[in-house]
Amino acid sequence: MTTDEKFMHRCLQLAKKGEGFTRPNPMVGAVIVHDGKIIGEGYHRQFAEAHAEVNAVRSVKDPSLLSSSTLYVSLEPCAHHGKTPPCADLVIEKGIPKVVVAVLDPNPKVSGKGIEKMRRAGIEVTVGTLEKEAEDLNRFFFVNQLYNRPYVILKWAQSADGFIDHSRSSAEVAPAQISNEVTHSIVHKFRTRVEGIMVGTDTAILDNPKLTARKWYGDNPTRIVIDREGRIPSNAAIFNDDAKVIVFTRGDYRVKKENVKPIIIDFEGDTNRQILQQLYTERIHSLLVEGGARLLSTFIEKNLWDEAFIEVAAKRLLTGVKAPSIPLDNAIINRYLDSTQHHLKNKITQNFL
Ligand code: AOF
Ligand code: ZN
Repeated sequence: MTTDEKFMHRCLQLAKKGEGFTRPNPMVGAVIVHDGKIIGEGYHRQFAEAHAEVNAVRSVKDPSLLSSSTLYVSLEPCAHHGKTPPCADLVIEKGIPKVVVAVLDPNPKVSGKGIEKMRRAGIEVTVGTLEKEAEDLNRFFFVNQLYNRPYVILKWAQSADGFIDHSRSSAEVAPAQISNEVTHSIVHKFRTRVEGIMVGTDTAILDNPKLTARKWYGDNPTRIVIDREGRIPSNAAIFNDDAKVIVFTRGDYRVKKENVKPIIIDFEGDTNRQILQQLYTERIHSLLVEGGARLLSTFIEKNLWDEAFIEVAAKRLLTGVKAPSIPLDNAIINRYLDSTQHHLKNKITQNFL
């Protein structure tokens, strides 16, 4: 690890402290180094509050050292007037002569402009130290900014022989038990990390899931369900009062509850894309798709997914509903979405314990 990487690693550590509090803003960390020693640290603690650079500068006890220090920051300092003034201006104003940045900000209001501003002021700026790690940390934010849609995570459990359930046509028959208590809790943890959780009509009817994160500490995501023809009974668990619900439907929706918001779409053309666009305007920046197989497959076919968590159990079912098909040769596969500019990959994590 080079010296620059060591200090950038510290920035990433600091950035992670903001996990869960900054969204949909990125997690960002910054350190200020003088004579090989860290003299200041900061991170973006909370959405709408001070940026990492501001907190790092504030933490320096002797501000006269700033004019001979290096600022390390895990995201390009901003150049725009948002909820806070531009960080690039702060760096210039404080006379910091050198800045090491991990990755450019994908936000079109910033991208490249922060770097340009600082360089124009005579600051030595390098970009690209631990770039992949920095992008990976903020992968939700990168996908949001680059594609204007939620970050999409697919999740399912399958038997060793590739089935996600036995064939059922009624909710009277219990679903096949593939995951165990421990993986169940981990799935609930995933649920606290996203803003939306989605299932198809048949899953909502047959499994009758609550889709809450009750086995983990944290917030319930908004539940999202597709119910084109209004087939889901109004007493289904998904409509209980534990969390909000968004229903994608074709016409007037008969379930009228305060926590249930119907959104009418025409179901023509690219439905997945339409749904993601609508969810993005509803401020759902990350989405966990939990089934069924048909809904998951549509996201895979359209390449509208970013990450998949697949639990492969030891038991066999021999027959039933086939699991979606996705390359499974590695625990994490490296399929670049856009290898020319970004390191974002479609990630697959198999057996996530
Ligand atoms: C930085 N340092 O620590 C963060 C940055 O609404 P605002 O004012 O908080 O601005 C949000 C945007 O600022 C966000 O979309 C991203 O482009 C950038 N975030 N920039 O220099 C930080 N969190
Ligand atoms: Zn900023």
